[in-house]
Amino acid sequence: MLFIAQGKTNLKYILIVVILAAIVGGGILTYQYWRLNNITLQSEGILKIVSQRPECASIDVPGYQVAGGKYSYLNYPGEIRFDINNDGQEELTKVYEEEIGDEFYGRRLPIVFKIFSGPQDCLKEEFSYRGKERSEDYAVPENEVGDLWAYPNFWGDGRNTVTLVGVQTAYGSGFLTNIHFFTYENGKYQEIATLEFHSDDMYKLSGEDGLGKEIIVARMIWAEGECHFCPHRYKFEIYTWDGSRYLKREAGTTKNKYSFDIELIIQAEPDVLNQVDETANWKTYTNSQLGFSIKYPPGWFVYDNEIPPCVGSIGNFVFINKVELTECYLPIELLPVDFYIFEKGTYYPLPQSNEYDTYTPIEIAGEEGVLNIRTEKSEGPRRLDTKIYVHHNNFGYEISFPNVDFKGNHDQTYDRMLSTFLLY
Ligand SMILES: [Ca+2]
Repeated sequence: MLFIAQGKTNLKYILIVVILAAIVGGGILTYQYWRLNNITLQSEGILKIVSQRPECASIDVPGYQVAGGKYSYLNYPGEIRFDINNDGQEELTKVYEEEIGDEFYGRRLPIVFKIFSGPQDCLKEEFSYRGKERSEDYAVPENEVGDLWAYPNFWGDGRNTVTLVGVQTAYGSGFLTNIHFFTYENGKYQEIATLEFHSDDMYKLSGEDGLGKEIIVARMIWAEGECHFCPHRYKFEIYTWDGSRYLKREAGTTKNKYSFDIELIIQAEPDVLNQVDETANWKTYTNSQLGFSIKYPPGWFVYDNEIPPCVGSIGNFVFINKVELTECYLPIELLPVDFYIFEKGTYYPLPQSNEYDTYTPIEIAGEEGVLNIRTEKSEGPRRLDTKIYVHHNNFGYEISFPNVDFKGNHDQTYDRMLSTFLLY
């Protein structure tokens, strides 16, 4: 363990106090005082000070320095004085990072967080947290320090909190961050919750009577081929404090793409917070060859060119069907196929409105596309459906689902499926 052994300096300290006390109190120091655990002096006032053995703790951690500075994620001093346990005395909280890091990997030892109580000259260590150890997926443990903040009445129940963001760097693929919540509970300082994020995610403390009562999280939807700092769509989650832990609720996904600004997104699409994700327990179908994924309801069936009975017979089509298919072939007008996605190969121009059909611009999976509803006037022998055409990375996609009339009325399930459609 890296933590410094405590109490080694006690004897020396006591002696100094005894001598000072003796001088101040005017008492005479004799050999007796050296032998006694409870040192007694003639002056009553001084007796009280020296009879309580102070347990002064070192605030140094060998090999570590207090976080912050030029090459740190934390741009503030890595310490806060704050009354965590509401007793009128401020505690000192300090967060440490490895003093010397590796040129390439940065710091490799986990961060350390400590809470001290007591006066300036005799601090007592009350709590110590050692950052998360390295996991298999990440090259290094929780080794860098993000923000360190203190909040009074954080959950609206009177309790004060110190939050620490620990950073787990993973070179080449961003990094993980963990928000740790420390408070005083059941007579001791402790960590009582952690929330995990990827570095691309954003969060906002949004509780009304207690900032931490609600935390809004926006997680970046990462599509392959998209550049990192380009705008992305975000999936929202809301964490509500129930008195002892955070309960997670899946909220909506943005229709549009945004850069890193959670306030701006909430302003532009406030509905993402109210939406309930009805697809939370749906299955996800991913086809990396055709470059998309989509969720579908439990009990429905997916078929592609490699799934019986469609093996080798439907090419770049993917069928999603309410009932199991016993046979599978094209053209789909002849099959009871509900929802399908067709990857049409390299670039196809988006269809344009003509005297028979109307193609309305829509945004789908963050891309511009067009939507066509089959009417009595529509061209060709076609099924009664809505078709959507969209491009992504020079590939054209056609999506279709059945309508119950020529006006485009349809099962709302297809809209929910569409909302989960992602292009890679
Ligand atoms: Ca206190």
